[in-house]
Amino acid sequence: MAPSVSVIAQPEHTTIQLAKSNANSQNGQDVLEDYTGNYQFAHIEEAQVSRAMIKRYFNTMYERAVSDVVIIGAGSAGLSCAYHLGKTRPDLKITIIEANVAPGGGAWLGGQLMTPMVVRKPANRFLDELNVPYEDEGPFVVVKHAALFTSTILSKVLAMPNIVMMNATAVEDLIIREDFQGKQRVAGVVTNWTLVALNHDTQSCMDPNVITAPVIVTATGHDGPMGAFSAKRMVSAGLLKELGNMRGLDMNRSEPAIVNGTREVIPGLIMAGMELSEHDGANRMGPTFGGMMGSGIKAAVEALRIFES
Ligand code: 48N
Repeated sequence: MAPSVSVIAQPEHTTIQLAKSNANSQNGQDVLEDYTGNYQFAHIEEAQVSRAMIKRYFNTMYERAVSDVVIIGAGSAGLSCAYHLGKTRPDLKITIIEANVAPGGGAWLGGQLMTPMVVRKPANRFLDELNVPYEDEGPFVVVKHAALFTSTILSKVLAMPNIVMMNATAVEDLIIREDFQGKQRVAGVVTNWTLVALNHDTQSCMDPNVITAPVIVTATGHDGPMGAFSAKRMVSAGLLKELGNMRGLDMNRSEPAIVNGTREVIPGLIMAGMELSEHDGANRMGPTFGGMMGSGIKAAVEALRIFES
C-alpha cells in the first residue's frame, strides 16, 4: 500500500512529509524512492530553479569578463588546448566560447557520418593520458566511437575548476588595439548569444558583450556558419592580406603541418586546428584527428610560453 503523503504549504516552501516507513532521508528531506509507481521528489519552488541558474551563470559572466585565456571553439583542437592548459596552469582563468549548443565540433563522428575515430601515432599517447580505450592497428589506433573521445575530454575539461565554457555563445569580433610599440594586438573577444549573432540581418542594433584577455586561442575549424572566424576577421581588419585557403586532402602532409604550424599568428592570437589550414593554406587531412589533438596541445604550449616570457 502506498504510504500516506501529506503536503504542508508554508510561506517559503512546501515540504512533503512522507510516511517514515518508506522514506529515505536525503539532505534533511524525506524523499521516497518508490519505483512501484509512487516516486516522490523533494519539493521545489519554480523560482528556486531560475535563481539557481541565473545566480551562477551571471556571476560567471561577471567574473570572466576579465579572463587570462579565451579559447574560441570547443572542437577537438580547442578542447585539447583547454585540457593541457587547464591541467598545466590551474591558476589561469580559462574561458571557452563555443557557438553551438553542443560543444565538440566535428569530433562527434569519424568521416562520412561513420562513428569510429582514427588517430595516428604518436597522438594515441594523448588518448592514453585521457584513458580513452582504442584498438591498435599499428601506425594508427581506432577509438570505437568519436563521441567516446569527445565526451571524455569534455568531462575532464569541464571538471577543472579554472575552466568555464559558455556554449551557445559566439565570438562575433575581436578586440584589437595597438600596444605600446604601435603593434596591433588582440586583447579580447566580442561575444553575443549565437542566435543573436546569426540574426543581425533580421534585427538591427543587438549590440554584443566583451571579454578581455591577454591571450586568445582561436580554433574555429574550417566549416560551419562561422568556420575560420578569426582568420577571416584578420583579413577584413587588414591584419592578414588574404586567406591561404585550405588545400586538398593529404593526410601525411597536413597533420604535421597543422601541429608544427600552430602559433601566435598576431600578437595575442594563437591559431590552432583546421582554422589554421584556412589561414596558412595547409592541406586538409580528412577523417583523422591526431593533428587536431597535437595542434591543441601545441597551442597550449604557445600560450604557456607567452605567460612564462
Ligand atoms: O571541430 P571543429 O570544426 O574544429 P577543430 O579545428 O577543432 O577540428 C577540426 C576537425 O573536426 C576536422 O575538421 C577534421 C579533422 N576534418 C578535417 C578535414 O579535412 O575535413 O570545431 C570548431 C568549433 C565548433 O564547435 C564551432 O561551433 C566553433 O568552433 N566556432 C565558434 N565558437 C564561437 N565563436 C565563433 N565565432 C566560432 N566559430 C566556430
